[in-house]
Amino acid sequence: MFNFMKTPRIMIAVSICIFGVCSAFSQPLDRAPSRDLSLWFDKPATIFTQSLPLGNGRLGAMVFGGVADERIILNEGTLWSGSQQDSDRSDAASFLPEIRRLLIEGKNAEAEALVYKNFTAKGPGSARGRGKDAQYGSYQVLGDLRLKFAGGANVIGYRRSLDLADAIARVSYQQNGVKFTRETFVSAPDQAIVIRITADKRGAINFDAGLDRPERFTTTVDSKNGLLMTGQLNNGTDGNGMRYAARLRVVNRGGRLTVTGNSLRIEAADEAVLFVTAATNYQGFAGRKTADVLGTSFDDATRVTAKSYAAIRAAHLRDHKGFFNRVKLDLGRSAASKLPTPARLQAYSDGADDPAFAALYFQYGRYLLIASSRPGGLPANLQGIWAEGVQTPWNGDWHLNINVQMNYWLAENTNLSELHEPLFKLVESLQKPGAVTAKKYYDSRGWVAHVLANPWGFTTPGEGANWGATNTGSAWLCQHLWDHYLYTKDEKFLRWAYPIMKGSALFYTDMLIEEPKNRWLVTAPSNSPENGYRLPGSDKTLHIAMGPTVDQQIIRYLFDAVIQSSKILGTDSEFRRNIEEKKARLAPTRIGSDGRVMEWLEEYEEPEKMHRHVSHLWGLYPGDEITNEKTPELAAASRKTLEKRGDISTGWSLAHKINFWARLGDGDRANKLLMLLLTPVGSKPAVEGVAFSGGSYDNLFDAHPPFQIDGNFGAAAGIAEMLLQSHDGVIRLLPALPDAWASGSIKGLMARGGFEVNIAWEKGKLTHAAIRSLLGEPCTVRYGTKSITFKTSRGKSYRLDQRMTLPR
Ligand code: FUC
Repeated sequence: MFNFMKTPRIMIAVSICIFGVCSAFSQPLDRAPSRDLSLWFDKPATIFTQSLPLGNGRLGAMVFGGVADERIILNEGTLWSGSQQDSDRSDAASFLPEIRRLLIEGKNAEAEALVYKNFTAKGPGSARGRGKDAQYGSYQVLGDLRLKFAGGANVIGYRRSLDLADAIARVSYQQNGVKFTRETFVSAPDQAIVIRITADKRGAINFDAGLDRPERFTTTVDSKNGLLMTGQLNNGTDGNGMRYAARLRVVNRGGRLTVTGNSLRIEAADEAVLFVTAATNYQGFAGRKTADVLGTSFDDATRVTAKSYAAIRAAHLRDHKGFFNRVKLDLGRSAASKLPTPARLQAYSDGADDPAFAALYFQYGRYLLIASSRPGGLPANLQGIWAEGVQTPWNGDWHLNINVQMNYWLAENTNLSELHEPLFKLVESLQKPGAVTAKKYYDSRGWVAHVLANPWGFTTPGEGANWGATNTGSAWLCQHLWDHYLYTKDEKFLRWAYPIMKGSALFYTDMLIEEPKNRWLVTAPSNSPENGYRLPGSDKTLHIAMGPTVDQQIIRYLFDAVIQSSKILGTDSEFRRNIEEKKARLAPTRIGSDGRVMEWLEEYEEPEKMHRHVSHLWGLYPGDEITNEKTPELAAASRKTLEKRGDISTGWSLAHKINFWARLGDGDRANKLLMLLLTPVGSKPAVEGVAFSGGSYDNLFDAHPPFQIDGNFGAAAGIAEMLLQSHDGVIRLLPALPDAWASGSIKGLMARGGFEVNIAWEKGKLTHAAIRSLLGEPCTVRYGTKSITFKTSRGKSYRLDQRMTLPR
């Protein structure tokens, strides 16, 4: 029996919360959700990729919406197994001269063998993506909230929707003449998952609630009105890894609430509000750093249940809308929005005229970032914060050879700049372990990260030489620091970021070697991300090479960022001269005899012609060394490269290609790639012998497959890039507008230099644009072949018409 005297904290919480929620019962809270910004289904989800994602950056929920059996998958963004591991080989650097000598002599196969043997991670590394019980660890599901409802199968009018503007999932249906509704959201201000169940008849709500997960959990009674699930994950050594606690509290109006064993029962209630709070004791570079998971989850539960539902909901809406409403994209209305989302997806990929679906998908990308990346938390991982099991694909980690960067491609231009912060903190955290890796493998100063990172500071090369040797993961991450500065011109931030970028640049100044033919500076050994090649006369596929194009493009960008930063900050002039010298000697991006951009220093034969990575076009996007205007030959060679590589691929690769074609100014082709991404998974046949794997799931999660969120983010960034670009010192209006989006408008996109841009167009032509200068920077704007440069004042808006003239 519950003892009030022994647990005074709980008593106070319970009494206040009952009081608080009761006061909100009479308020009408629902309004018709906007169909334009909704995903919706006429049935419950049966699998993860049909469920509806919600999140506050830390806590996540996936709503299935079952009538008799509701399942809500619960996530906590720091819940990782594993622990810090010593994965650096202490003698790796002693093999480096030999590996390099072999590469310089063209003995790449021998070099690769040596890398496999002596230059990969020590031990299992990431355990080939199955690291949940290894030290590498895996991002894991927190658990499942399961609700079992009474009432049988007499259901009509079922609807399940996710309103992106409100970040609320709703389920409604009629059963035996009673209308039931469930409303779920994840509050950032109140750090709780909140579910409100209502019915239009008194005493109609009956359910049992439970909390579980696939392993390592105990669920017990928690106070008079709740359950507590606790456990400890495997750290990969003695088994005693991260601890977690999740609490369910239920506040009912009317009826009875009983808790027995590990189950909670609601009988004959008029209404019930469920609260889930959770904590882990992750002590790394982000997160709450609490050792007391019980106390923290308890305090969260106490605080949230003391507030009225109306107040919690209002605070949630204010918080979410503060991000979401910054950008509005209107591509017109279409009747297709009346179709359930899976049917609409199918129709879209079959060619239905539904540009509004592209707008929905764009906003979904923004929505997902708001839900999975908040300051103070870990960055969005391969699945954002949403995982269904304990072994998430690829450990749900951060892949640094495109994936985590793609997650943040939309952060600045779609006006979510603050949400970029978790990535910056990841970069900062990799310096220390990355300095050890730099020393042990390359005998270099500075710091380096390769292909993988986890919350335990993994910076070592991967365990496979065919993919794990790319050593520009760190430099690519640094691009995000510099780009954030370009958008915000925040000098304080730059002062913070500069030492990180400098440390990365220092590493490359030490580790670059001179290749013998042209005496260019190149990385060695490295990979062109995950792609293979063959030496002349050999049918063996190799991956280790010297000087893959992507490395030199990324390092050129990094060196340039460090040079510019040191000038802005008035520091390090000698170091700058050294970097300037080295930058001038980096291998250039070259065009091969067949007119394509060369991926390696030599024109090797490529066994996998349609390989998903198109790394050698990094300079086109996300870099900016290739543009139609500045380097027309390289732009033409990029086109040829993309043609030969083909369109179809994995989800994220399709998203990358949207951005490539946007940068090349081909809106129709970018839109074709978007249509391919918006194809139901598995519904299209193979092309040229290559399986068409990528696409979208019913809930519009991007499919690698499996679900990988990078494509959602990358495509949203690409849609923005079709409408506005701002690299290379020029704001380009409608640079890649497809015919399919004849008329429309976008408001609130950001351009580098601190400009907020609104654009409207009709019949494919710009009608007007308004540019608000947040920082008073000078501004060059281009539309088609016309351009204008003008000075701006801080806070002022400038209206441009299609002739690119400023009204006097
Ligand atoms: C990169 C890609 C794979 C996959 C993995 C998570 O290594 O090459 O396709 O996306 O990341």
